[in-house]
Amino acid sequence: MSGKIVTIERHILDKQRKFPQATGELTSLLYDLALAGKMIANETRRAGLTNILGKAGTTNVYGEQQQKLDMYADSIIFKLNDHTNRLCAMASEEHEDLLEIPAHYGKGNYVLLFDPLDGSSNIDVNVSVGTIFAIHRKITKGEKGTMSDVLQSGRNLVAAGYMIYGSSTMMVYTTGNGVSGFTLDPSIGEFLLSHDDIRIPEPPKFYSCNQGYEKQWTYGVRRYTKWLQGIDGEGHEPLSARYIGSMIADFHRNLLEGGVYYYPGDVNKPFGKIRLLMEAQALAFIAANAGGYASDGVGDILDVQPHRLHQRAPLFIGNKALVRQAEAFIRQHDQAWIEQYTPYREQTVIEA
Ligand code: P6P
Repeated sequence: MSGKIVTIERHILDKQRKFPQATGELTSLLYDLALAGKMIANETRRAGLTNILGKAGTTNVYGEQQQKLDMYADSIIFKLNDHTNRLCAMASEEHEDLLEIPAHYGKGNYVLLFDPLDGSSNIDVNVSVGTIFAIHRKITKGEKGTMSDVLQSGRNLVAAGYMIYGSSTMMVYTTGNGVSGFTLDPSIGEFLLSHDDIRIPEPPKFYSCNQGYEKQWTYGVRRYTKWLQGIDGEGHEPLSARYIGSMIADFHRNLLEGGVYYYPGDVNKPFGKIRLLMEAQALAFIAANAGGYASDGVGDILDVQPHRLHQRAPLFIGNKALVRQAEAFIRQHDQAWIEQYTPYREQTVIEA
C-alpha cells in the first residue's frame, strides 16, 4: 500500500494551512465545486439511460444548442453556491447576465465564473466533457457584487480548475501554488490525490486544432501548423495530431503528456470562439502553474483586461515554447489580423 491517502478535502486544508489569514471560505467553495463534480459525474455516467441525453430544445447566449446535461450541470453548480454567503457574484457560460444570488446570501468575498459542461455537443456520442471554473476575489467596496468584480484580468485569479468526465472522473485545480489532480473513487465517492504537482512534460507530443478550418486561418497560423508537423522549418520532432472537439479533454491530455491546443481567430471568427472569463482564464492559470503558457496570439491571456462578460479570445495553450512559436509566426505574418483584433483586446469601455 503506497503512502498516505489524500482526499481533496485534506489537500485543500493542507494548502490552506500555509495561509494563516485564510478564512476557510475559499476552501469551502472548492469543496462545493468538488461535490458538484461528483453529482454531474453521476448524471453524465447515466446520461444515456435517464433520457437526459439529447438536446434541451433551448439555445445559450451564443445561439448554441443546449444539451439537457449542460442545463443539469449549470443548475447543480448554481444551487450548491447560491446560498453559501461565499459569493458576491456568479456567471455561467449558459446565461447572458450575471446569475441572481438572493440578496441576503450575496455578500460573499468571491466571484465564481464557470462553464458548466464544456464540449457538451459531444454528449450524445459519449466523448469526454468537463466543467471549468475560475474564482476571483471581490474588489469593489459595496456589499453586492458588480460587473467590475467579475471583469477582472486573469492576473487576479485566486483559484481555477476543472472536472473532466471521461474513463474516470478527475478534478484538477490550482490556487496559484502548483497544480494537483484528483481521481474520483466511485466506490467511496471521494476524489483521491492521483497527480501531485502536475508539470507539463517536455518534449511535447501532440497538437490539437480543428484543421477543417485551415482555409479560414491566417497565413501565420497555417505556417505554424506546418511547423508543428515538421513540414515547415526545422528544430523539433513532428507532433501527432489529436483533436477531440472537447477542449477540456484535449487540454487535460496535453497537460499530462505535453502539447498545444489552439483555437485561433480566423476569417469567420476573428476574435476566436473560446470564452475568456469562463474558459480561457481558468485554463491559462492552470497551464501557467504547471510550467506552461497561454496566449491569444498577441500576448499572455492572463494579461487581457475583459470588457464584457461573454468576451471571446483566440487561444493557444500548452508547452511554453510551442505557444511562443505561435506568437512568433503571427507577429511575422498576421499584422492585418493583429490590427483587427487589438482594439477588441484592449477595449476599456465595459459593455453589457
Ligand atoms: P469546433 C466546445 O464547444 C468547444 O468550445 C471546445 O470544447 C472545443 O475544442 C471546440 O469548441 C470545438 O469547436 O469549431 O472545432 O467544433
